[in-house]
Amino acid sequence: MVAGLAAQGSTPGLVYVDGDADLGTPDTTDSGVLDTMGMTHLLGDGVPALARLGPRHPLLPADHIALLGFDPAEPSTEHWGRLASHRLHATPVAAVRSDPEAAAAAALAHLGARTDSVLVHFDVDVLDTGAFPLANFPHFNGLTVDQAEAVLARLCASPAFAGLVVTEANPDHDPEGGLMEALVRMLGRVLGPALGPALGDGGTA
Ligand SMILES: [Mn+2]
Repeated sequence: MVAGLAAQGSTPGLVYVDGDADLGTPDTTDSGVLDTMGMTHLLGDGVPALARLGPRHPLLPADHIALLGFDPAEPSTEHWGRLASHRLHATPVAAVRSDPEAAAAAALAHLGARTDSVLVHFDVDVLDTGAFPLANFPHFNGLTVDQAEAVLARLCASPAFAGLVVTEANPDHDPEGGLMEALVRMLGRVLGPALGPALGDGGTA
């Protein structure tokens, strides 16, 4: 989505709502999971074949990114080094929990002067796994669904809002279907104002 907006001549910003910072590299991974390296390659680091997939390199300047909700215990020393050297705007999960709307507003303010559209990445693993075990990677100090809704509602209400990516919603973790339904209803409420009355009641999404 970042590449698509950039190819259209837009200057997108990205708010990365995720339980992780995803600053791994193929060279140093233990898991081999590509999803843990996404931020690295957006920033132009890592493997050139991935970092140069888009219409420009780096695909995103570091100051066009805001990380929201990652668990500060997760990044390795190497990942913290990358986060610091790029001077990423980064709000760990405890700060988001204490004031979700303010954290979202600060992320938008950071991007606002530099970008003309805002993409929102929402990894379900930013939610507390004990209460909402829908993601593949557990985080036991994550957000409540209400806190995530407050964050997403603020972000998606931005006039610059251009799209929402939802990742890691794994139906295998939800045999009764209740978690997926709660997620879809929440997303319906969040996106309703942007998409119009069809989704506005949160119940028909
Ligand atoms: Mn994640």
